[in-house]
Amino acid sequence: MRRLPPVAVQIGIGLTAAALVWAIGSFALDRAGTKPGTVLHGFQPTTANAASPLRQEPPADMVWIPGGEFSMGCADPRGQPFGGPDPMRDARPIHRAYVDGFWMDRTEVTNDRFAEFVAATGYVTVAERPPRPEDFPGASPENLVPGSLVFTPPAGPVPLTNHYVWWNYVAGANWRHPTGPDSSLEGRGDDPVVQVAYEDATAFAAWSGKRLPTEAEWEFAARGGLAGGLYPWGNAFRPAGRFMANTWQGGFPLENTAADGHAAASPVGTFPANAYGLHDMSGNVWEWCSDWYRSDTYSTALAAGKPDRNPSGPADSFDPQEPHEKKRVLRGGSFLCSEEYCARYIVGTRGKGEPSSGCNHIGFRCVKPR
Ligand SMILES: [Ca+2]
Ligand SMILES: [Ca+2]
Repeated sequence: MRRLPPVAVQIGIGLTAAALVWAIGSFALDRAGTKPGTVLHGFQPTTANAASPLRQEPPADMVWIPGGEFSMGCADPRGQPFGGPDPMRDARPIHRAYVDGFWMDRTEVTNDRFAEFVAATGYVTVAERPPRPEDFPGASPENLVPGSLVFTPPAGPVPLTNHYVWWNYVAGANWRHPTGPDSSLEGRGDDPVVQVAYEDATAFAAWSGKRLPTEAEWEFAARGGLAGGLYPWGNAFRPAGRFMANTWQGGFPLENTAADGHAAASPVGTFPANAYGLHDMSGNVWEWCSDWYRSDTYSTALAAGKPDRNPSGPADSFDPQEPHEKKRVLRGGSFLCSEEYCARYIVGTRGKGEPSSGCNHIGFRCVKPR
């Protein structure tokens, strides 16, 4: 259910205290290699389909992703440079999956493009609608105002185990005003649209004749043909010192040095594309996928004993960290992800979000079948 104050969003996704203890306790069990450039265990080569979309004109601003069979998931990133403290157990076991070829947006959907959709349809996003009292029994009337979640750095040092302290429900925050009523899209037409709930993203996709990617499609595309790469471009976070993605540098959540040039979202395509021509598959803003999130999706897939063909995710959602919340998959991390916290710019890692809650670091991109 859509989050109202007090904020209860689980995005970005830190460690709960319990998970931290569990993480430390399990550290020795499946620690990954530690040298930069190490090829992580458990991956087999990607076998891309040879078939190309002959005689079909590429849809505007989309690239062809050949599909094929690949190893999906992430080895324990702890110990890897920029790997962070989280074992990311929901991204294992690494298992084989197969996806058919498809077209994919080269970039996250931009503010300008989303504005075209709204102008054409009159669509009103979830964050712009007043929360319904029947959906929030017991909520005080002053809290039933349109708004959304905004990253707000705390005043001083905080433990990284409680994300509530840096997410605030801000009245009047929505896609037109990403961080609140005083913010605007002026000069940000090429930034990714944010403050979009899952249903906003699917509404845009339907209008544009596309759909959201499945989690498997998203990961196949993000890997750019590489097997087991830590990032969409390879295994070095900053090859030759170059920033390849918009993430967070400095001590999260207080010190954002923006060494990569961007303290918040960057115009799409600012950073280099992967081998398939896709930008910002790591960082910038999170991207909605169509799958329900379950922490055990990958163990279920492996148990099937054969490559999962065009998997579309489980029939329901279960997140043991918040068992009563249904969640959809989010992928790629955002400008708020750092080595110290989140680290989900690592390509095989997984995120999750409550579908009716937008956020100022969640966006999306679309795909289209052949
Ligand atoms: Ca940045
Ligand atoms: Ca992204």
